Amino acid sequence: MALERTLSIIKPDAVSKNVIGEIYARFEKNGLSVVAAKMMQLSQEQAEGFYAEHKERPFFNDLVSFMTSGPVMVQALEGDNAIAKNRELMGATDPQKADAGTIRADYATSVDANAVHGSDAPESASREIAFFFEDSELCPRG
Ligand code: DAT
Ligand code: MG
Repeated sequence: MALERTLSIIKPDAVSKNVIGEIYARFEKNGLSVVAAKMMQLSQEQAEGFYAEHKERPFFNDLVSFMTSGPVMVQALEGDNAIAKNRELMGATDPQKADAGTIRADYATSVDANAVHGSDAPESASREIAFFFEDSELCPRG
């Protein structure tokens, strides 16, 4: 299996539910290690830049206002098949469709307040990690 890194965000709804630790525990119990982390309040410009690929989607403005509605916890995760593993732990985008026991099934309330973000491919993982972290801020865990 390939050692990978992926970008994860605990979104404002989950931060406000005070479940950062519970979500970190799921990462750690499933072979994902935090190699960089920061809590931050995204500016409108940062949220628009991060989600630029969705600019033309009808939900873009709502997505940007949700992502700037409160602090987020941003982390780079490292582990075997980290990108797919994190997506599996997250569950489907719409929490109503997410498998039982996934983060979104347990903590998300709707498709627009869905608790977590996770990169969906190696290219987006590299771009998204670089969006938030300098190389020197990443602490390899092996
Ligand atoms: P994911 O976050 O599972 O990768 P995505 O990349 O398709 O999903 O969309 C990014 C975010 O945009 C998603 O987490 C929540 C929001 N979103 C997606 N589809 C939506 C919809 N139909 N209505 C409202 N928000 C939506
Ligand atoms: Mg996505």
